[in-house]
Amino acid sequence: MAGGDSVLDAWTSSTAPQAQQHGCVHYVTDGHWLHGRAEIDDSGLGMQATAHQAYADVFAVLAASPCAQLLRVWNYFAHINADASGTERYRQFNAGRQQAFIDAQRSAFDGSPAACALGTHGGPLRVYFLAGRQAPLAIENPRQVSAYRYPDTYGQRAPTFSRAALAEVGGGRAALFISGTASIVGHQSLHLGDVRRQTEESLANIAAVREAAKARGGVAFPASELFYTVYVRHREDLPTVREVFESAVGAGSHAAREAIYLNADICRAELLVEIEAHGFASARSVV
Ligand code: 3EB
Repeated sequence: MAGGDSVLDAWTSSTAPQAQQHGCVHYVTDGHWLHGRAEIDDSGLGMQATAHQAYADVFAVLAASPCAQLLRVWNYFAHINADASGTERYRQFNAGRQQAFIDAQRSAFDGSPAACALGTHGGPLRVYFLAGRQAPLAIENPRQVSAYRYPDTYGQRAPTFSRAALAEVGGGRAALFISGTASIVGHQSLHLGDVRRQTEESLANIAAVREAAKARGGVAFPASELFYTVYVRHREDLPTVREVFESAVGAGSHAAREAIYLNADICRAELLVEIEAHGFASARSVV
C-alpha cells in the first residue's frame, strides 16, 4: 500500500499465460483463468466516470474471453473518504461501478462478485480482478444487509459486491473468496472509535460468512487455514488488531503466519479495520 512494487500474492498456472492489454486493462490468461488490473488516473475525469471507465474496460476484456465470469475484485484508490464536489469519493466510485455493471448487463445485485475497496496513500484507481469460466456461487451474510441493498443513506448507488464467492477450481478443490469484512451489522457501523471491538465484530462476520458458505456449498473452510489480508486505518492500532486476530485464528496457526497487514483507509470514515480472506478445500461439487 506504500506504492512500492513488492509482490504480495503469487498465482501459478500449468500452462504459459499470455500477457495482453486492452484499454486500461493489462491481463494474463491461461484459458481457464483470467487475472488482470485496470489502472486509470482519476484526476481529470472524477471518480464516478473513472470507475465506470475502468469497469467498462474490464467487462470488454471478459466479453471477449471464455473466462467471462468475475469471481473477485480488489479496488484501490487514493482519498477514498474525501469529498469531491460535495460527494464522498467512495460514493462516486459506487455510482460509476454500479452503472458499469448495469451497462454491461452484469448482475449488479444478487450474484455480484466478491470484492474489497480500500484507500491508498496515492496513485491512480487500480482495479485488480480474477475471472473464470464458471460463475461462482454468491454467498451472503445473515448478520448483514446485502451491500447491494444498503439504503441510500450510504450513497445514491449501492456498492456492487457479494459477501463471498465460492467456486470450483479444478482438481477436486473449491475456493472461497471472502470480501472485505468490517464492523457492520445490519447496515450500520458498530463500535465507533473502538478498534478492538471492531476487529472482533469483523471476525464474527467472517465466521458467519464461512458458515453460510458451508450451508450453501457443503464445504468447510476452517478459520485457521485461510489466507487473510488485514487492512488497518491507523498504524498505531496494529498491535491491538494483531492480538485480537491471532487469538481468534490461533497463535502460530497457518492463518496467523500467513496474514498480511496493510495500512489503508477503509471505505466508511468511522471504520478502523477491514479483513478479507481466501482459502481452498476439497470438494466434489459446489456450484
Ligand atoms: C462493507 O461491508 C464494508 O465497495 O467493494 C467491503 C467490501 C466494503 C467491499 C466494496 C466495501 C466493498 O460495506 C466496505
